[in-house]
Amino acid sequence: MQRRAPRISYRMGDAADIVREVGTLAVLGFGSGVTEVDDPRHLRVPLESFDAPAPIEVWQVDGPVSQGTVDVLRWAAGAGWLFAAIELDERHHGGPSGTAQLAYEQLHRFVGSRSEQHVMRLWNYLGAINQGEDDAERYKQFCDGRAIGMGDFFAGGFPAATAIGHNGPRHLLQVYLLACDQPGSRVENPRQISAWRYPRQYGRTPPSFARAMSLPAHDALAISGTAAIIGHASAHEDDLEAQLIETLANLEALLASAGMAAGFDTQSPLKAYVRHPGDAAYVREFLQQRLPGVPVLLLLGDICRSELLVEIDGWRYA
Ligand code: 3EB
Repeated sequence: MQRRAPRISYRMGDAADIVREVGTLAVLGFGSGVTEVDDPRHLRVPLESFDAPAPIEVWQVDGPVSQGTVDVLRWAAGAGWLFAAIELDERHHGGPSGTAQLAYEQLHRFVGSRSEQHVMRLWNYLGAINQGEDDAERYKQFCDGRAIGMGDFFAGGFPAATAIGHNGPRHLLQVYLLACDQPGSRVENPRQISAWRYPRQYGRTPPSFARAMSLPAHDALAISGTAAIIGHASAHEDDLEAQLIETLANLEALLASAGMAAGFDTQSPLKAYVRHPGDAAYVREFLQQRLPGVPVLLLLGDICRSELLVEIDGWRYA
């Protein structure tokens, strides 16, 4: 029997109540206004939402969930699925590179001790992601440390991922993941070079992620951060509308590459990360027109290439 995909949804309500529901694997609250719930499954994500009050993201599985903490790592597991999260302060761990290395070493060690060893999806949020020139840019330092910390963990192929710059506590690195006790299938985008093959101009260490991951039962596709990149090159510099159109074309190409029907629907929660607060209203309007009825969480976040204005990730259920 293949594991049924977790149900990912955006809801209004009280995180403390949602955490107590049977089958809740993770509850994510967005922005600085979130009150922490004393449960390893509740995570405050340092990205501000353009909605007030901000919806809560909920991950639910079919069955009871156990949870715990190991040092600064928190986790929850149930029905063959695992949520794990780590938050580290860069000031104590040697900046973006050393901190990413430590985060990935710890996640590797923990997941390696579990039956849910197949990482499907990773989210990475760091501050001031575009600060620094060329190879010294903080995102590139993060990529260096991430690759070292991963070691051979993903020798068989990288999970799907997102890496976004937050505007929260400057030194906070947050990494969280979804893993399963059965393997998924990686999906690449024929319109884009695989990220791990990006040429040297994008940094010493190419980003280590797959464009998407089809979950074990092929009942859902976990879609990585997707932007206006064609081949390896950023397209439509400074043109928000053209970047949005290109990003949607990339998302559609991914669905086709995964063998899924075209389009998104009311069950397919997406996130749109917007660099400039002033662009949020336009992005919302654009996505409402092009993807009517699709739940989109609009978040303030910096894309890892400074010329990119918007990035979209999320889920498509089969
Ligand atoms: C891109 O396509 C845009 O470093 O984990 C997207 C998703 C991006 C994940 C990562 C980076 C990452 O290259 C940036």
